[in-house]
Amino acid sequence: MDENGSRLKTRRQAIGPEQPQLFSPDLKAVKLLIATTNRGKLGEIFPLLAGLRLEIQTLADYPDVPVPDETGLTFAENARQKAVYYARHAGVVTVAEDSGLEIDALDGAPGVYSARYGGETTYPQKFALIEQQLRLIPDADRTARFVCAVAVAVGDDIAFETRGTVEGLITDEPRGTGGFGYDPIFYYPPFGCTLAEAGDRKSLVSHRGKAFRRLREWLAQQNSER
Ligand code: ITT
Repeated sequence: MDENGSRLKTRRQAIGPEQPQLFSPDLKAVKLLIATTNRGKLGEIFPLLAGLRLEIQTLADYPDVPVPDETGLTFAENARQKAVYYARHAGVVTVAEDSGLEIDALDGAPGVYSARYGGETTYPQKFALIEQQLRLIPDADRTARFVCAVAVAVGDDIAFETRGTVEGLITDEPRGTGGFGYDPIFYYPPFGCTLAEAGDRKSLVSHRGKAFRRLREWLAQQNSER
């Protein structure tokens, strides 16, 4: 791991002879599958990877691949699991991410269970559940963070991984209509608003923005090394 929480392998270590290659020697654009079923994530990831010499694919290119179970206990574990699962099924270099909201007063919940916190409920229902659980917690102690773990799989190998976080406070009611998921209850003090009110500024400071900018640097570096 380096100081950014990234684990790097050289191209030689990461890619064996039978593996799909991250960058082909003939300089053709290589396929990179962004393996997420979450359209909110996808909308943020596309601009963060725009302009790289890669043919970006999504799961729409692989409609027959079933969605895997997420059994990991950490964001990093789930990101690795998803990346390897889709890389095996699709046969192309694959990036997956696992992300979620950690609320300190709830011992880190919803954490890796963010997408299914409180069961198959709507986000307004999830916000109400969280507000009920935090009702006795003073504003200053409603600290929370979004975490995003990213993994790139080349065949069965993890070629790169990194993570990003953003710190904020949980509001007592939702505000804003932008973003997705828990953005309406995530207040970001430097902006003085929730991430659902932040518009395009979200990616400048978000967990996903930070993680995918590191991924972008790594991809660009791989490209320049060939
Ligand atoms: P994939 O596994 O297919 O990528 P998913 O939505 O199931 O999609 P996760 O298991 O990583 O993905 O769950 C992430 C959840 O965390 C997401 O559904 C939201 O509830 C929450 N979350 C993550 N990033 C967020 C963000 O930027 N803003 C708001 N909520 C976020």
